[in-house]
Amino acid sequence: MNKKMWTKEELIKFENEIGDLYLDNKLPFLFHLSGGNEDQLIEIFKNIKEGDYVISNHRNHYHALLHGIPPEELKSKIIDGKSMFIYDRKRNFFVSAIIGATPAIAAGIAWALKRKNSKQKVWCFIGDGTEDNGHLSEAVRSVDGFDLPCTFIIESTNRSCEASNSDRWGKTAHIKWDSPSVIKYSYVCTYPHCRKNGKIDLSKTKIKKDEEYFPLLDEFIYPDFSELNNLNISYKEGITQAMTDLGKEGAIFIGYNVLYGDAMGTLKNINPSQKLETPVAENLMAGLAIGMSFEGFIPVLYYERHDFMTVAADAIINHIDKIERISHGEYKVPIIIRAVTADSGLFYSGITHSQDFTKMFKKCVSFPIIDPNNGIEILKAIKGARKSGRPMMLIERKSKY
Ligand SMILES: Cc1ncc(C[n+]2csc(CCOP(=O)(O)OP(=O)(O)O)c2C)c(N)n1
Repeated sequence: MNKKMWTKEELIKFENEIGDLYLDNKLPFLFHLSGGNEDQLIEIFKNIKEGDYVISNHRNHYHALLHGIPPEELKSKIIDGKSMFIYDRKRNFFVSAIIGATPAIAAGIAWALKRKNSKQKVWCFIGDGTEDNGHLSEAVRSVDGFDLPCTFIIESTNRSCEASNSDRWGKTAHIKWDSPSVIKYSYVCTYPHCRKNGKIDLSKTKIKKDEEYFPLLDEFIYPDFSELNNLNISYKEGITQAMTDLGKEGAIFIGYNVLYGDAMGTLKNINPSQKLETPVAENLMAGLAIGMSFEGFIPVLYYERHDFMTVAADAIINHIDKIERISHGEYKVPIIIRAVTADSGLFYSGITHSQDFTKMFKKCVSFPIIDPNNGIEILKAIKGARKSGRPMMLIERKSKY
């Protein structure tokens, strides 16, 4: 792959043409133009090698071009309504237009690269909107704490939609980062927050369904695995056995209380080097799992109560569930989510510590959510998930342990 070297003038011209397509009624889609930071980006991209990961956001056109996505390819994706959804697996280009979502994913990729002794790096471009967000602090701390090969580049426009930093934060508008993995530069964006100034006529727009932009994934039906039918195994033994099998496959067990406590004993047979003990930061945990799965790891995410998973709702609903579909299969996330619910009444833990969100998650995601009754069903669920290469949520009920 020969990466084109872009000049400032060429970048500006590309983006102007995209803006003109909009004014010409050819882009009835939400899009965000890049402009004003050409010099800074041309300089930064001199350090970014082919093979490095570039993680971008809603304003991604310049990042995509500078990381080698051919302009005609990018333009055709934009015309197809995908401005916020540019993915390129061969060039390790990944995007999320959800503010705050990407730093944890970037940290996860960097964890994976470090474990593989890879020379590749991760470059995560974020606006000051993501700088506002606590998820960035979690990811920076994780990257700095474990010397992970990841740099966060804050592209500060002093504007999040139309609000300035002072509007949003008062006296703490301009924070400084004391971190070797954070670069921050300021610029004035040439364009409005989204689209380009000027009105267009939407009356002739052909309305398409979600499925036409992002086709549904083919359904994968789990095989029956009838060879397991005669096993004599309890619910908890089933979980422990399934985890042991995953451990033999090289899975990485991510969460808190996985190293100490062995996730209620169920990870007792797992090598400690396969346990990634995390801070109590549920979104970070999920982001680490997503990022590691991009590098071929099998992440097993351990959540000790459904109640706490709401903190990771974005990662589960917008990302783990949607990444394969939104990227047209370019990125896959075969993550196993262990979702424990403390539904046993005997050891009472209160109404924020014993909820069962199985139905809620079934409404929000399309991947299988399996609520097994016994050890055999647990083993079958895990085997099915591995065969599918897709995410799966295993509901674990403490009352059945
Ligand atoms: C979680 C979330 N909340 C709100 C939005 C809507 N939104 C999209 S871009 C944006 C502002 C982002 O500003 P900034 O990060 O500074 O980037 P800039 O647009 O200035 O490049 C907002 C609020 C979103 N995409 N995700």
